[in-house]
Amino acid sequence: MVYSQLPLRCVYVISCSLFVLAAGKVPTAAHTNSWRDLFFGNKWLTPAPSSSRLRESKFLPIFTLMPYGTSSCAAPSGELGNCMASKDCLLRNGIPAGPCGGGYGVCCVFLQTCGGIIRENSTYFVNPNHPDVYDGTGSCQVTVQKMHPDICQLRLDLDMFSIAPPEPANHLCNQDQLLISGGSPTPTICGSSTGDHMYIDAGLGQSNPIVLSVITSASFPRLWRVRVSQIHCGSISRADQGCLQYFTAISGRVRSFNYNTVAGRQLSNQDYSICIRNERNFCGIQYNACPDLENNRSRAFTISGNSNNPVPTLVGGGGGANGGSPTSGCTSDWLLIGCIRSADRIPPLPGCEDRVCGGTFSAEAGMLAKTVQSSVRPFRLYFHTDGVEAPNDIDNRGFCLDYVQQPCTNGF
Ligand SMILES: [Ca+2]
Repeated sequence: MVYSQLPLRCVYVISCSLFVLAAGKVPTAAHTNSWRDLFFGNKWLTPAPSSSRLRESKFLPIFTLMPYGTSSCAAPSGELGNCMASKDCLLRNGIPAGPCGGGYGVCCVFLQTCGGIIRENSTYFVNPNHPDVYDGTGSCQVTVQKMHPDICQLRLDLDMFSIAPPEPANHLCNQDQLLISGGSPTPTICGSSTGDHMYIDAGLGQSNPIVLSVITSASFPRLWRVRVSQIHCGSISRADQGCLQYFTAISGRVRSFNYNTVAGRQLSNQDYSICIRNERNFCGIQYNACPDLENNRSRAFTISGNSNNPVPTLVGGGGGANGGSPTSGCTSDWLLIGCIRSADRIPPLPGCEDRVCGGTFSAEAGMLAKTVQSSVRPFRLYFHTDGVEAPNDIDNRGFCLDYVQQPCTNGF
């Protein structure tokens, strides 16, 4: 990631050459963690000794040559910080995490844990003892205050997120929960969701703080590091209205929280939208179940049924006013994508479906996983689960789908 910033940061030709020359040498001495020791005692662990990370820490001063004050930088332990004068960092209760800006500034990282107030953009909400695990119980919460009245959204990046999983029968977050209050409604999540993100509508006005709480009970080795970014109302990074998750690439991967093909459990009581920005000149989108490298029979899409057995695709709302059997459609847990069709039908089937569930990803009932396409814009997926799993729904993992937007030629 840092390397990709190189062209922007290469302000001075001589210094960039220095970087290129220096990058060939892999440093052998580990960096110090003194800044972390200062603020968090000796609980900080030395990060994994990957050579790339050592390179990043060593060469940070060389390629962060922009004048400090506005540029972001990376701390040796992986957090993103802002490059600023050392005294400003301390005044703002930041943690100086090594030099940046050619040695004229420090990479200032903002961390908060239980009881903290977040006032700076890109502040991390971390567990007590971070980066060690936390085994305590209670409610650990931080309050996010807008750094400017013109902040419309928060983006939470779950850099590290592992709290106790949902219980096994109905997949309810009974032991641990991440709760967000004060913003738009968000689903309660638990378990492991490292790498996932959420957007929270921050509302208008200065005086509605958003509170992030991790509620814990019983023993579990928890770890979390959530980056909280504040998004201006006019920012190009602002997500579309109503999108809990927002993806902005031609291709990518969407998945449910706590998804994991080995031990993940689809969370109950979810109801949210996943949005994919329609990129210019793209008119349709295709979805495929992600590869499942751990199981003989893929569990990448297991939303309803007993996924320890082969479960077909179910489509449509079923049941309901027409009195059909609830097992003939998706009545309890489902993913909804507007007017989906299987991509392999030429010519395409005249009808299309919206809800899909079961244990095989396709747009038509059956046991064959298929590529699914839709041209309903904007590109959105709606995920709904109720509060019940047992006895009919067992060991469902949720979903993981790879998407690719389709150019406006080619039938879309
Ligand atoms: Ca359910």
